[in-house]
Amino acid sequence: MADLDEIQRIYDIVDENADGMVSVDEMHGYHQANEEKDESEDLLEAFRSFDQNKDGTYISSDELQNVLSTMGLIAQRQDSQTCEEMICRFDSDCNGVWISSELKNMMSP
Ligand SMILES: [Ca+2]
Ligand SMILES: [Ca+2]
Repeated sequence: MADLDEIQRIYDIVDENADGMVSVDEMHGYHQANEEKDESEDLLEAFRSFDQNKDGTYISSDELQNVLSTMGLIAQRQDSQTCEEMICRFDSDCNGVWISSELKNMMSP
């Protein structure tokens, strides 16, 4: 019966004004809050995995190159130029490195 408890727990969270009913608005708000949270956590996680030198601020083409070649996504011999081009394509402020919002642009469809 653990499932019922779980349902009750989620229901209580969604039921913001605690009147025992979940309105469409409350349901909508819950979903939105969850989606926003998931997105920023995903981004943070992605940023951390790209941020090889752990400066927490920038992703350079060297860092991108490291990650992509580790994942086997690019061939060793061509990767340096490929990564610079990739950085360049999403580098909105043209400083040659990605900040997290630029990484987000790269990851979004
Ligand atoms: Ca870095
Ligand atoms: Ca940049």
